Amino acid sequence: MKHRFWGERLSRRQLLTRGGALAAAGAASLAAPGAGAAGGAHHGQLHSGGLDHGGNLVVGDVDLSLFDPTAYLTRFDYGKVSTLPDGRTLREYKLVASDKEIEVAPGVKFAAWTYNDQVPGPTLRCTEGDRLRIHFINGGSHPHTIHFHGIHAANMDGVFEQVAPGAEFTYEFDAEPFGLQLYHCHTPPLRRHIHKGLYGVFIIDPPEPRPPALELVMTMNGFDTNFDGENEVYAVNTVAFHYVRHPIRLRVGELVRIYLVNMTEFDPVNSLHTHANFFREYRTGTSLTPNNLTDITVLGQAERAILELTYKFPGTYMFHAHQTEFSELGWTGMFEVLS
Ligand SMILES: [Cu+2]
Repeated sequence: MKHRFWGERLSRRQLLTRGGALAAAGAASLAAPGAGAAGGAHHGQLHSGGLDHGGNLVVGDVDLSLFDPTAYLTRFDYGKVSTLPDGRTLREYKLVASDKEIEVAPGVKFAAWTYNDQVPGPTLRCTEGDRLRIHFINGGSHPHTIHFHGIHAANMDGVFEQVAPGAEFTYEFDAEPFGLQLYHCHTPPLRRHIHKGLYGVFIIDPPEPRPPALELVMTMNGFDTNFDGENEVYAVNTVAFHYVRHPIRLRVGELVRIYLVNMTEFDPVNSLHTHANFFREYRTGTSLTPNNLTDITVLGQAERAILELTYKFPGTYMFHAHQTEFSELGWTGMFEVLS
């Protein structure tokens, strides 16, 4: 039964509606034979592993030495810091685009385009008013750019100044406004360049920093492993079910701040739902006053929100997309709250 669909050319949605293949609460085995071909090729479909592996698990693990989503959560690139003659802070970053195969689920490879060899690219961080200088080198096989969300001059917008393979470009602007921003390639066809992995999180801190907290970056993304215009794998931070295999450890009473960005292509919206808890939501992070107290946020493409929450009771809690289809295809994680 579980190999019944193997080798058939089915879309993800057809797969999902036939035989309830993946309906068993994410008990999907992504480690399918043949799925390891770069780009997924023709049999990059998920198939049901049945219930024998327990809920929300996949067989094995990805090679975490290449990209570890747990490390990504708390890794911030503040750039090379110096002081300008006028006393302001200058931060210099280097981003290199390249073609690189990544692993989005155990055994499932994806022919990505990356900034600094990872998807998402590094999380760039600065404070409002800093001068930023970003050296971009295109080491990939296609033209690319970096388009930052923020306020800056037209010629720093990464749209018209396409950077050819082997060429370089330096973006320079002041960091504004404070909030949770992002960057991504802006070369047509755009959805292809974004979906291939050329995006990252860009945090501009307010002049007066937010209160101390455990800060976690979560980028919701998806991967079309067989080029049918739909995502076969969903995740927060690239690797399907990573935080089920490796729960995020928190403490009771600890303030947790999540920088949540939606970089999912092909689907109009994505979402995050926290179990047994509510969070304060700051849409786009451009205000220090929350605009919601809720347990679910729904974000369109490139939308983002800062979420703050504290767990009252120890235990293990799920967080996941409330599009259950996404959650069963990889976008599910766990918080392990210690007393
Ligand atoms: Cu590009």
